[in-house]
Amino acid sequence: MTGKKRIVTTCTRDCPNACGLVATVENGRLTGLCGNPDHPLTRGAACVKAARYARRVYDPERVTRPLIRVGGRFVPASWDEALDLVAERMRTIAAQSGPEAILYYQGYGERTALKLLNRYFFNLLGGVTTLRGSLCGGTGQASQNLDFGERISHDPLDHLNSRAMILWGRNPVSTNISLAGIAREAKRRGGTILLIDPVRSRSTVLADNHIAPRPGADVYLAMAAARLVLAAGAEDRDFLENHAVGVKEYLDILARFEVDELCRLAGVSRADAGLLARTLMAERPASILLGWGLHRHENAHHSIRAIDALAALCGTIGVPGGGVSQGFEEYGPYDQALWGDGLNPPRRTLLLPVIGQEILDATDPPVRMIFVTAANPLCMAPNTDRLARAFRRAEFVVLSGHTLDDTSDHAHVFLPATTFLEETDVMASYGHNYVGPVNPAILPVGQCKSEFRMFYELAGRFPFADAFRTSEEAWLEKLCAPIRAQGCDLAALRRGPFRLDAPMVPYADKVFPTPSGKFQFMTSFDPADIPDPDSDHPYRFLTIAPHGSICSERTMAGHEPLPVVRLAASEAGRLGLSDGEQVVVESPVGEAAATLRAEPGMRPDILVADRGGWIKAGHGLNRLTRDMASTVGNGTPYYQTRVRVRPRFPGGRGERRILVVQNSDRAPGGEFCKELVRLGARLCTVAPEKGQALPDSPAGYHGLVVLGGPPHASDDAASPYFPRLLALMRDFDAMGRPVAGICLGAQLLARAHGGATWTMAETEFGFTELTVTGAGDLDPVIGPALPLPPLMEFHEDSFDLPGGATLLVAGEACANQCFKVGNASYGFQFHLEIDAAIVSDWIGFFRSGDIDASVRSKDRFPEAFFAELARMLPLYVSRSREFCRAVAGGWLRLGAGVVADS
Ligand SMILES: Nc1nc2c(c(=O)[nH]1)N[C@H]1C(S)=C(S)[C@@H](COP(=O)(O)OP(=O)(O)OC[C@H]3O[C@@H](n4cnc5c(=O)[nH]c(N)nc54)[C@H](O)[C@@H]3O)O[C@H]1N2
Ligand SMILES: Nc1nc2c(c(=O)[nH]1)N[C@H]1C(S)=C(S)[C@@H](COP(=O)(O)OP(=O)(O)OC[C@H]3O[C@@H](n4cnc5c(=O)[nH]c(N)nc54)[C@H](O)[C@@H]3O)O[C@H]1N2
Ligand code: SF4
Ligand SMILES: [Mo]
Repeated sequence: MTGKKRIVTTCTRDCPNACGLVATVENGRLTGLCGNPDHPLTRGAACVKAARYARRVYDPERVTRPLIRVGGRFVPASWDEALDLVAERMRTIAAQSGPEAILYYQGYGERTALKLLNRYFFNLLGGVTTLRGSLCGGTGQASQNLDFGERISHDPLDHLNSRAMILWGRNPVSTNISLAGIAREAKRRGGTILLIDPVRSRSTVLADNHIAPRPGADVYLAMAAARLVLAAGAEDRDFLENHAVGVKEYLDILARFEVDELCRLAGVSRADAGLLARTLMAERPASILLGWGLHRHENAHHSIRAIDALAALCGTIGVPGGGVSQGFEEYGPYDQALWGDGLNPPRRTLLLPVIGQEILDATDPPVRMIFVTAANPLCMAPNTDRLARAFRRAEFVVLSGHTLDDTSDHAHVFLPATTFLEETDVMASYGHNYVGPVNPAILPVGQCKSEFRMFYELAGRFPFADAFRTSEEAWLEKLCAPIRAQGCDLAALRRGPFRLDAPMVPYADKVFPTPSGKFQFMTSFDPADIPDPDSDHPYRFLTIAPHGSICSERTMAGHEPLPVVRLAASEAGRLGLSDGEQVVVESPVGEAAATLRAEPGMRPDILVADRGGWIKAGHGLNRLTRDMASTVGNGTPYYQTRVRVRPRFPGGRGERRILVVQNSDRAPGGEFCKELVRLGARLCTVAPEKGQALPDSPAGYHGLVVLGGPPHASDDAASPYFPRLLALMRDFDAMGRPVAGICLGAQLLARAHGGATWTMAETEFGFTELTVTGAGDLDPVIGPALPLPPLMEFHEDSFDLPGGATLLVAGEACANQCFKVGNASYGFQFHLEIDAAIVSDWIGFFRSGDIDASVRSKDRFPEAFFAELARMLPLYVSRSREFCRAVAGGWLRLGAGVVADS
């Protein structure tokens, strides 16, 4: 592939927008990803995540060759080795325990047409255990099915006919940008936007008004508004009399409550309820957009049904610009018979919202193998500690994914998947009515394969090979037959999006696919279903969609050391917590450390955080969430979880203040410093090369970290602050306060204690095998972190060990790799702090020729060296990280007895 090309494709992320995109490719490399202006709905829009996604394709953490776990560690393998192993385990386990001993766990990461065939593969295998229920949209859909017979949403463009749009528990500015665009356009046409969300989400910027109800209590708000509509005589008599059933029962429910009582229960003012009622009565037609946030509660069906009922009462059902809309069927347009469920007797399904317990309880047969595709359940399913126990019980776990995330830690085989930019497929949306092409922009990166190709090659290892092994194109022809029947063949679909035959306005004829043919009002409601606040755990824990990423599609390097939790400033004040302080969040299920943001004007009964951070990166908030199924629809009520918050270091006791000296932007504190924070340190970073002053003495600090950087350790002329820093390093040590020097920092440490530093003949660069000395084995910091993984080197200078120093780790090309000196000072010549982003920055820097070292050492570092380094990087980095964390912990403990205020 040469020259510049533009490829029309469709975003396949787990996002209702399913944007039409154009990928720019130069010389075979993806260089841009932006919105396709020719897409009739998404019209050239693409979100902040699209640009990030283009970078993710080449992210240094992306795994690009198969991995097999050997002796507890992943090692690279060929596809044949990996697939032979998977096929052999499948055959053996199915023969010994039946195919139901295999669980197929299909996630939400990518739900394209060809993904239907994953399930077909397992059906050909004999039918395995699969999942039922949902981590995502189950409750909303099932609840709306009760009212409408079948949930059908208005076409998003129909909202342009609305005088008001009510965003009810939905945050389109972050989660659905073209809906945000439609709301803006509706506003320009004179419409109003009302946001109903306990949180002041980013969509507040769209809204003319914001009502913040108590989470899970929207049912009362909807009923309060309904009572006000009735009181005003503004109900749609014709709809109630001719197109609905259950009207009397519904009105009886309403009659049981006074408006003020409903407002109190909803946690809103009477003015709020009045505003909602007025919007529906005066701004006709008003459309209601339900989000997914709304239904992550145990009895969310009451809220959803009460909202449907409110809209029906106001006569907006089946009306252009009206209705209650949520989602669309992403698998709807395809021939679903092709997934082959009829091939076997119905097999066992496990209930997804309680998947950990379900796996643990499965005995007939037990779950022996788990095959996970496009999911990160160990991070995203609720109560992940329990799920981890369940996964550990399985003897063989296969994961197909992109990065070494939380779930990969449980996998025995990792199969590297392509991204949609490397795939041929077709993509429908759960947010609109268009289906679009997925055209490959680039060749697969490294050895990655699409899931289709993986199952294709696995099928080749079984007697049913012929039933599966047909080309992508031929399968897509079959899968998309219903779309062809609507007038769009595959060739046309390759060129651009097609609008499916779906109504702009559902139920326009006021006929509903319910048994009665009419709209069905909710006919029962028990207030006991909506529990009262609990003084022991006073906050509802709302772990909502992050703005900059989708669910857990992140990288290790991209995480802050701890998750941020947002609490009302008034509550923070009451608890004596200050903004930025570390706290512990506790639920009845588990606990996690976090950084507190005290936010003025927030509801006092919620704690809000982004979902999707990884456990191994110090986040993992599903360690706290309850695993339970919603009453209707087998959804997952993540937000039913209640928590309390306490200071992690009451009165600052136990908190360690660490001074970090950063000598260059190129050498940040990386995993070492992040781990210190996770262990409870408060970092005070000083960059003296930028003119920031070093403190006069160690007073107030428990320890000192001196990082690396390009300066030469003995060049005081270039870095005039060095003598001051050397004195500070000595002072810390003299007071028994731990000092860590990394690379340049280690050289400076040697110098501080009398060792000479000098420039080596050749630069050391790359992950290097080192040896631990006898003293290192017994050392309290290094010993527990062993065995030594290959560790990253990038230095031109070395040093002589100062008098009294002990060598702990030695190298071949450069002997002095890690030493201990004085009371509590450690020098690390290798870069134990690196993450993949830091290393890939250095690779670019080193290769660029901008530094002399790379020019001098071209022969020692040929292209093949860097190619292999890139391939091995995810593994090197994850092993280095384990070592780094153990060392950071041991180092921080050295200062356990330090009293820092002198
Ligand atoms: N940037 C970004 N986009 C995404 C995703 C992402 O992670 N990041 N995820 C994708 C996925 S998987 C999905 S399912 C969709 C979700 O799309 P949305 O539903 O728009 O997003 P959520 O953050 O899940 O929830 C929306 C809002 O519901 C509110 N909420 C919570 N409980 C209640 C309640 O009881 N009542 C009311 N009225 N509101 C409540 C939350 O505070 C939140 O602001 O977004 C998709 N798009
Ligand atoms: N606490 C809390 N937890 C939640 C939620 C919440 O609101 N709060 N929301 C829930 C919701 S709405 C959802 S949808 C779920 C999502 O739960 P999951 O589907 O388990 O999680 P994702 O984070 O979307 O992970 C998708 C993974 O698939 C990978 N991937 C993407 N495309 C492909 C592909 O084509 N092939 C393969 N093999 N891998 C691919 C991605 O890199 C990523 O690692 O999480 C739920 N979890
Ligand atoms: S993540 Fe969503 S909004 Fe962003 S480009 Fe993809 S489909 Fe569009
Ligand atoms: Mo979702």
